[in-house]
Formats: sequence, C-alpha cells, structure tokens
Amino acid sequence: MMKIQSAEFVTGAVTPKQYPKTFLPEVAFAGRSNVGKSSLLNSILNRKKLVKTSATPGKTQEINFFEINRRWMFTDLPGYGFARAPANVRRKWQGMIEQYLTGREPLRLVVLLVDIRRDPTELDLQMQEWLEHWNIPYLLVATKADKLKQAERARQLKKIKSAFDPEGRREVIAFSCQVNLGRKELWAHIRNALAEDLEPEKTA
Ligand SMILES: Nc1nc2c(ncn2[C@@H]2O[C@H](COP(=O)(O)OP(=O)(O)O)[C@@H](O)[C@H]2O)c(=O)[nH]1
Ligand SMILES: [Mg+2]
Repeated sequence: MMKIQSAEFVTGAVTPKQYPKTFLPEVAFAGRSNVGKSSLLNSILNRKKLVKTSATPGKTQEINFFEINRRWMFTDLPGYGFARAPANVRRKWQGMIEQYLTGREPLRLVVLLVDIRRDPTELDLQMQEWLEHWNIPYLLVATKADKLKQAERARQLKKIKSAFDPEGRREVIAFSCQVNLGRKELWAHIRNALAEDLEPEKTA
C-alpha cells in the first residue's frame, strides 16, 4: 500500500492557463456526478475531508488538483451526466474535459468510475471512446461495491465489463470506501502508471 505523507489541495482550474505549473506526473479521476469520486479519493488518501463530497450532484465544475507526497498529482474532474444540465453547461464541461485530456502533458492515467449498481451510460461509453481515441491509458473502477451482495456484485461486474469491452480483455476493479474493497488493486495500477516518473533520480 502506498504511504501518504502529504495530500494537499493545490488549485481549481477551468482553463489550461489556470493549471498548476508543476510537472509532476498526474492521475485523473473521472465519472458521472455522484458516482463516489470524491469519496474514493478521500478513502485512498486516508483523508476524511480533503476532497469535498456532496449531496448535490454536479456542483463541482472545476478541475481540482491535489499534490500527493510532493511527488505526483491527482485531479478530480468535474462529474458528468447530472440531471437537467442545460446545453451550454454541457458544452462548457465538454470543452474543459477535452482541453485537459488532450493538452495536459503530465497526465499518465485516467481512472474512470462507474456505479456498480448501474449499467454504463452513453456518457460513460463516450468518455471511454475519447480516452481510446486520444490514446490515454485508463482504468475502470466500479464504485459502491458494498451496496450489492456477492452474487449480484459479480453479475454487475460482468455486465459492466462487457459494456465497456465486449472482448473481455479489460478488468474492472470493484471498489468500496465503506468496506475497504479494491484499494490495493487500485493503488497497484496507480503506482504502475507513475512508476517511470517516480524512479529515484539518477546522478549524472
Ligand atoms: N455505500 C457507499 N456509498 C458511497 C461510496 N462512495 C460514495 N458513496 C456515497 O455516494 C454519494 C456521492 O459520493 P461523492 O463522493 O460525493 O460522489 P462524487 O459526486 O462522484 O464526488 C455520497 O452520499 C457518498 O456517501 C461507497 O463506496 N459505498
Ligand atoms: Mg465530487
């Protein structure tokens, strides 16, 4: 497990100009509003309230940057698919996400979250399509796994897997911040994505 010595909110940004100028390697977290993104971040960082969780979906409309152990960044991307969002809000969201995903040089991995109780939506699949199209490494995580019993959980995981990847080559990690499920696997993937950048500096 990764030891978290420090986890600090750096800034919220809408345009690339507002992104932090640090060039630490970065892992982004994406998914629809209310999927459990903030809870997952707090959970894997062992912080209670670093990332605000909210009962009102769709409130965060900025990309939030967090610096971890002074060595890498996590970004909390604004959630998508909240109910009744007007077209101009959706367009703004799309522009912000596209700029980030295509232009953020230190981005190493996107963790795409879906609720284990729901089948992936059009928007989830579109996000996956963008990631594939732009060749961005990504990892699928099914959140709130504690909400389903074992058998149902396995069934839903299968369904989610086949929706994202009919050929079944991709894994989907079942995660819960309530029962401490999936942390180890998730960290293993994150660590792996950061590995090259986190190698101890070689002396010239
Ligand atoms: N049972 C359960 N509830 C969760 C879990 N993760 C998040 N939630 C709940 O789902 C709601 C939305 O969580 P939040 O982290 O704010 O979602 P976000 O909008 O994606 O950032 C909150 O009421 C959380 O308490 C989980 O692993 N298990
Ligand atoms: Mg959130």
